[in-house]
Amino acid sequence: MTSVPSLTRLPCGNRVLDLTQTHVMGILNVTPDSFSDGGLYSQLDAAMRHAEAMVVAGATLIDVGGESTRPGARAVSPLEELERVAPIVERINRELDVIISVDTSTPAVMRETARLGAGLINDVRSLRRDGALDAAAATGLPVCLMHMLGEPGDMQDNPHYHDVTKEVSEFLAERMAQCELAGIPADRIILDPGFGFAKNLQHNLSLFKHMDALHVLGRPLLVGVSRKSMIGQALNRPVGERLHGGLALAALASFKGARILRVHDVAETVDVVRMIAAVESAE
Ligand code: 8Y4
Repeated sequence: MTSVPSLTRLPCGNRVLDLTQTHVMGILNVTPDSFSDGGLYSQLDAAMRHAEAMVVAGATLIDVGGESTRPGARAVSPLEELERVAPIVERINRELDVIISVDTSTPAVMRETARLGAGLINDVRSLRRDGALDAAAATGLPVCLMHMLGEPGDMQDNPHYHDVTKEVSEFLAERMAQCELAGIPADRIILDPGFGFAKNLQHNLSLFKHMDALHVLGRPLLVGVSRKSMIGQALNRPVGERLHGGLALAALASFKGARILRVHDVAETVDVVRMIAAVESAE
């Protein structure tokens, strides 16, 4: 048997992601200062209940994050981040049937959570921290590379692009090349345009409209727009009133071929994805 890169299945640690379908990734924040849930789920048991509810609602991945990317958020030490994330990764792996994505840029967190059962590394910094490429390569896990200029703290000061989709595409191609050199082959990579990261409303809308162009890179796309300010600005809605705008974007992203939707509202988004799949599979 020869081994060829598969376009239909992505091994994620002890589980496999079926790339022929659109999946819903539920967001689980374990930061005490996370903005959307007010740190409600910082306790292990509450986090487990939230994770279980998302799995019951149809999430096939859960994204566990221990470092807030909110501008102005306090920097978290690697040890502190690991202490937040490790217990929840271990318990989800033991108790739930779901792929665990770890939202981290920290090499030690990548290595240790992979050992505890993580299935995917989701790094908003695209493995640009010292040691991150090597750590991710050593885990053998797939990696989500996301476009962002600068750091979460300074990224929103006046972003500028000539052609946002082209520049995002070039950035992701360059990060894929760096991954390849570090021993992370293309068939282990997921790509993400990075909505809301160093982009104003027009950038986000244009990038969303033209995200199909990223398919030429040949890798599955992950889209994260849930409750983000691009919805707030387009519809003039506060964060608690962005569900319907988010579902419209989820439907559009799925239709445009995105394979993973990173969301807070799992049950609602799963209905959207299943409804689209029902129509698409008709004669
Ligand atoms: C309201 C709700 C306002 C959420 C802002 C936000 C992405 C991501 C984040 C993403 C990938 C966030 C960790 C920002 N966004 N990872 N992480 N893609 N791969 N903001 O778009 O949710 S955190």
